[in-house]
Amino acid sequence: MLYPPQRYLVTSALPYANGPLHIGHLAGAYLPADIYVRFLRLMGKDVVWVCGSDEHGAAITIKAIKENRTPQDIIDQYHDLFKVAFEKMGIDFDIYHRTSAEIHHETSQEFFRTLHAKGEFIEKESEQYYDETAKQFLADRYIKGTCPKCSNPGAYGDQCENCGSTLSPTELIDPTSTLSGSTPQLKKTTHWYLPLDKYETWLKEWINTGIHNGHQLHDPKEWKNHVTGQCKSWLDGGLQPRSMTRDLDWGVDVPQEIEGAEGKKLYVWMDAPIGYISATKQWAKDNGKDWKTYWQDEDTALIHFIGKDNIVFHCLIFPAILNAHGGYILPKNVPANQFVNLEGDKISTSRNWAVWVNEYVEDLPGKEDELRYHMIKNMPEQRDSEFTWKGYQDSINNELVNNLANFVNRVVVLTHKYYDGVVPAFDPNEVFVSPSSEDYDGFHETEILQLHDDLQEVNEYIRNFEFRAALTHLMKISSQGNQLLQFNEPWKQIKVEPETVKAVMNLAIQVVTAISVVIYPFLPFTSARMRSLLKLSEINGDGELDALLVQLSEGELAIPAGHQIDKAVHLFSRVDDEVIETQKAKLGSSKEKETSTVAPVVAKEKKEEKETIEYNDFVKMDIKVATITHAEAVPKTDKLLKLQLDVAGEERTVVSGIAEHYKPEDIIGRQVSLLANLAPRKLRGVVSQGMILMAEDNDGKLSFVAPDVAVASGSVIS
Ligand code: B3M
Ligand code: ZN
Repeated sequence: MLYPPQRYLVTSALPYANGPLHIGHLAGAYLPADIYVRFLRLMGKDVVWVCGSDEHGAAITIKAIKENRTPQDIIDQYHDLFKVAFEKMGIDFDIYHRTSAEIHHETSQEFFRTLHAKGEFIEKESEQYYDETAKQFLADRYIKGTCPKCSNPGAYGDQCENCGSTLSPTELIDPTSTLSGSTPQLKKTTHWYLPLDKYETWLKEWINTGIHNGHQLHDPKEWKNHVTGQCKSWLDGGLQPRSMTRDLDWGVDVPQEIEGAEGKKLYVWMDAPIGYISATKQWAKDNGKDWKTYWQDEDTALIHFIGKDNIVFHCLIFPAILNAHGGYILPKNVPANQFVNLEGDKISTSRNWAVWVNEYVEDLPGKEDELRYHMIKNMPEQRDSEFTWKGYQDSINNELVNNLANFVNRVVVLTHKYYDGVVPAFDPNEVFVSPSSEDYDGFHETEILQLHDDLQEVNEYIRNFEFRAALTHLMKISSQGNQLLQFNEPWKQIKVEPETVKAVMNLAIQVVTAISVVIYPFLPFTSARMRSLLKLSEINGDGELDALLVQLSEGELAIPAGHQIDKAVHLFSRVDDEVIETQKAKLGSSKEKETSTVAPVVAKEKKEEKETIEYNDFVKMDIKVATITHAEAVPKTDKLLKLQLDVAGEERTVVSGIAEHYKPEDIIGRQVSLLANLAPRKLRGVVSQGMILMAEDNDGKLSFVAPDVAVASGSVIS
């Protein structure tokens, strides 16, 4: 295989179409794959990314029986729901297919046929539970009984959810059929088994060394430790033949020409991974491509994104099936993720302890990138992680709003203020003095190369599936942008060193432009908004990052001087406590859910009315939105805070009597209303340049009067 590979086939685990998607699913197999695929496209690679609904398996039939519906009805419902959830979240597969499709049944039957003809299966008779009333063999999940290990009376035939033990149905004490409630009887049945023990040596070599048939297919050091670790412990335990068929009436038929096929279906874990292949076939058909290039050409890198509970199927069983069939490539990496916990507890569908993706996009429309951001930041790459709504709020308010949105906004506002929105040219020979450095010689060039290196670092992280680190580094680029402005204070220097300010602002716009490209894998909606703000064409995964890296490494600009940019818009708005409280209240089963009502606060007494004024009196007041950038107590007072405000890129100092109501550290980044043309006054030795408008309730409690979504600082209130 060429290195780095030029062609990729990326897969995400096919979600079972028997329940809605939650944030754990997102973080496990979909968001990381979306980042990776968008990134590969930014680097000009040939990529196909496939996924679809897993529509077979006992869980779906059980749900259908419980709800007195057909399995078809269930899978249609969830398939449609998944499609909406993915689309809204910007999870942009090349194809979202389904395993009930005919092409999938054909493809998985072809696999079975081939393996059968090659003598890769062993046929074995065994005794399995049969329900005389329902006249059918029972899948493990259809049998309930008492756990032999912990005495939980509600254990399933495959697993006890109380103690976590893996069970087989015959181990259950007092088994009953969940179909009819009757006691099942053991009855002989024949199935086809894949002798995994036969592949053990081959699997060991391939997992441990990356070598297959004498070819080095992957570097085992590139695989995550917990993935290799899980494989090794299965291999050390010794592999057993695994049945590839079931006695069921919902699923892919065992090819009927095979003797004894009647009433038999493929085991869901035999057919589901083949779903990746059938999805690719459908995609190729729809797009005039050859699916074989992606599955049978050794120069294609196959990458499976999954959750940790699917590791054994993707790293051992499916590769064994592919190898037994012959002619297929093997996965180059399986960067499985661990689990996400929620507010200190395991995510649970039955307890409704989950953040459901479909509900999130309905409740918080337009905040898809915010969820992506927080989930990426807490992606369970190496160990389980924790989602809390408070954490979500902090990520948005402290990082997206205060760092990224603030930086972009300042740059755009100042560019309009000083240069009518045109990227300034500058004369490097005139750039001398700055408060931050003695010598400005070559400053711009050096910084452009630094920007290149920073982007390259983000690249490296993504390439290694370290998405959290990649995002952190990306946000560092934005903080550095903020520091560039803070350090050089264009708002002060514009009068003193206008040529230096041009260079600083030019550089800041280059940084914004670079971010608009490299942010695309993580926050695609934000990338699109930034591109429109910059009046540059939208990123669509056409080698843009690759091109940008070349440009920057040659000292070329990402956006040319003379380019006109658009007016400022706010990229993100703050998330209020209320939003968080509402979301938290939704957790837990609806029965247990407490209904909390907030009593409306009524004004007890009417405040004295003031005399009528004319409109002309009102318009004399220059009221603007300002953003607090710094706050500290005024020494020797209890009431006063000294605030530093940003008003359209200009700094203001205001002394405000709010110290009893707000802590300095809590209000950085808050937007407030500023009466900007109030004559300056000296308060406790500090000149206050304006007054902040506050609402006072009956108890004398003060609160800020602020726009209900973040707006550009300096916006006029009228
Ligand atoms: N549907 C299991 C799961 O959602 C399964 C994945 C199939 S991937 C081929 O965890
Ligand atoms: Zn148990």
